This record gives sequence, C-alpha cells and structure tokens, in this order.
Amino acid sequence: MIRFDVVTLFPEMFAAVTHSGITRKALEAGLWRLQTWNPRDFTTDNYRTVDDRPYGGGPGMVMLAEPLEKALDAARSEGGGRVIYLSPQGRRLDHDKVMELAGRQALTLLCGRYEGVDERLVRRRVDEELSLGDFVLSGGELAAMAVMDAVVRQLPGALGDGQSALEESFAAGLLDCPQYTRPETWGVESGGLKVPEVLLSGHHEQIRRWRLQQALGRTWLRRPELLAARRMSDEESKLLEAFKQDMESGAQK
Ligand code: 9D3
Repeated sequence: MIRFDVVTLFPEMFAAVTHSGITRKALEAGLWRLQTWNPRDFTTDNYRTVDDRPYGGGPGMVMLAEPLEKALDAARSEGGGRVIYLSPQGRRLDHDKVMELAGRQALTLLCGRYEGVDERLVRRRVDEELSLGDFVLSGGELAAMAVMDAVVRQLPGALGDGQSALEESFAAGLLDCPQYTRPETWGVESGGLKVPEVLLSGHHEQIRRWRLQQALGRTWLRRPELLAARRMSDEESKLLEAFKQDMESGAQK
C-alpha cells in the first residue's frame, strides 16, 4: 500500500484518478491511498488568503509559504513521505523515475498554482522537483495525477498479466507496434483499409518479427534518440535495415 498525500487548492480534481479506470480499481483493491490537504484550510485570516503579489513586481501571484508549510506538516504528522514539488523547473519525469517512486511507501505531492510557490518554502521543505516536460500547464495538479497514475500501474496486482507483459516494450525503449482489431476491412466506401496480412496468418513467429520490426521502424522515424540510447541485437539490426529498404521502395508510409 503506497500512500499519496497531495497538497492542492483543487482537491476535487483528483476524482479523475480515484473515480475511473485502473487507478480506481487499484484503490478499491487497497494498493494505494490518497489524502488531499488544502492550504486554504490552514489559513488564519478572514479572507483565507493563500497567495500574494511577487516581491520585485511582475505579473501574477505567488503562493504563500505559511499555509503550504502547515499543510505539509499536517501530511507529515499522518505519515506523509518525501516531498515532491511538481513544477516547470523540475527534472523531467521518465520511466526510471516512476520505477523509483513506485518503490516508496509514501509520497507527498505539492501542487503549485499561479506563478508558483515562495522559494523559501521550496528550499526548506521540498526534497525533489519534477516536471512533465517543456510546455505550460495551469498548475501542478494534472502533473501530480500523471505521477500517481504512472506509479500506481507499476504496483504489483494493479494490471492484468497481459497488460504488464505489454508494458515491457516501452520499458525496453521502443515505441509500440501498430494495433488492429475487427473488422478485417474497414471503410469500404473509401477503398477499404485492410489489416496487415501477417496478423491474420496465425504464424506466431512471423507475427512477432513483424511487430518487432514495426516497433523498431516507428522508433527510428519518430524518436531516433531512443534507438541511439539502446543496444540492438543482430535480429533487430536486420529487421530495421529491411524496414528502411521497404521505405525507400515505397512499401511503407
Ligand atoms: C515556466 C512558465 N512560467 C514563466 C512565466 C509561468 C508558469 C507556467 C506554468 C508558472 C507556473 C505554471 C504551472 N505549471 C505547473 O505547475 C507544472 C508544470 C508545467 O507547467 N509544465 C510541465 N510540468 C509541470 S509540473 C507543474
């Protein structure tokens, strides 16, 4: 059972992970738990103020250190773990980091809003800063949910056996191969798009090789830096060379 404590001005957003899908099932199975802490509940003034204008001037507002520290103290007093601040200044989250986090007993996720939180609170109370990447979100909540979703699906028992085997392909550093389901021909009115013949053949070894080749080819086309970071077997090198040949002769898109 991993415990997440989330410090957030928008606790209602977290229904997205508690009320739907794999994360909901895993919650019901007792694999994880969530407690939210609203800094507004730790204010003492009549207006329940959680932000103020930035020293030095400039646009927007900055979250006050005091209500955040009280919320973090409350989380810690009930067993909250290592404090992770989701912020655009953090190191980018990746699979290795997700696996590391999935090994912890408790994580406290601090979500910023507005222009961010007072840096003195970060210095005093944050253990680690994580980002989802170089694009702008409106706050840390969606990033915190992405962390929770990615971590929870790694917990033993969160996925069916079939799915956990599938997951290994990304862990192995390749993009997924294309997927098809019924019907065999789709869109008859516009020419009829067929499922690749090999997938209907029942030749399991040929299917495995085709899927591996597609995964290699797509990774080479779309994310070449993933291939560069990865050893290739003899079989994989040959399959990728054949993919490139097929592309030149116009057999692929
Ligand atoms: C870096 C942009 N800032 C320059 C003026 C403004 C700003 C944008 C977005 C300040 C805070 C935010 C809120 N973003 C997050 O809290 C956040 C985030 C993100 O925006 N992108 C990717 N990952 C993350 S994790 C938390």
